[in-house]
Amino acid sequence: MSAIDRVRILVLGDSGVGKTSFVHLAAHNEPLRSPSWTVGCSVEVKLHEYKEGMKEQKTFFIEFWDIGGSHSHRNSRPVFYNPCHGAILVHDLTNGKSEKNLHKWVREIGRNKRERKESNSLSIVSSSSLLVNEFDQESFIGNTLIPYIVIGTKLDQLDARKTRLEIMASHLGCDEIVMDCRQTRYLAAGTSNAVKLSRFYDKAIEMRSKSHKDSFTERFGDPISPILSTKFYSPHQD
Ligand SMILES: Nc1nc2c(ncn2[C@@H]2O[C@H](COP(=O)(O)OP(=O)(O)O)[C@@H](O)[C@H]2O)c(=O)[nH]1
Ligand SMILES: [Mg+2]
Repeated sequence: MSAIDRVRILVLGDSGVGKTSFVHLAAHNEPLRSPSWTVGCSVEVKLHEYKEGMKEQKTFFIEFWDIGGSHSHRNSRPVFYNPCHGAILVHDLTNGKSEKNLHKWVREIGRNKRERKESNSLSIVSSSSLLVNEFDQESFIGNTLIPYIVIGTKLDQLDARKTRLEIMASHLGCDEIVMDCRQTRYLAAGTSNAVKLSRFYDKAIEMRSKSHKDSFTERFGDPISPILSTKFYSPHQD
């Protein structure tokens, strides 16, 4: 039996927004009764069926890398950013600042990806765009190299009369799920939230395949180029 491939998904957001609670519910289908402080990083795993019900169906391990949101861990966090195939951005619906702060997390990923690309002599994001401290949509979108999904937590504590705009999700052009992380029904199979999450995992899996192909191409050239196919892939060539 072949080994099951793994996909790394970062779970980012300020401290206390509900990252650990969300991950526990997503990975185990049950709420976390007493969350403890996440020190550094913790990893939870779940099995996911890519393109379930279709001929491309395949099982993957989704790894949730729940990274401590504390400012003091800022310098050590990049260690966890590579490889990274997608990111779950978590904010607390009762705390508007936690949604605004998601921009910082996206920028941190963008900066990291860029530094890695540059070290491979392949810069694809203009460096000037990353020096901007204020939110700048153009540079921001330029950094969105991986799939995202936004999770708004603590829906149970939100004043029902308040309407809210999905600011972050619309900037990123991704889905948003609003929920109470202590209630299983918000991610129950067959719900629109479960469909959104599943679609996000599939995109992350596709990103993984793409990044594997890119790193192969960077090292060895295009695998389907005629030169390579003659040299390495055709056993009948002299
Ligand atoms: N009422 C409510 N509390 C939540 C929700 N999600 C998380 N919490 C609580 O918020 C606190 C921080 O959650 P935690 O998952 O540790 O946040 P993290 O620091 O981002 O990992 C805990 O007391 C959780 O029980 C939610 O959707 N509703
Ligand atoms: Mg935590």
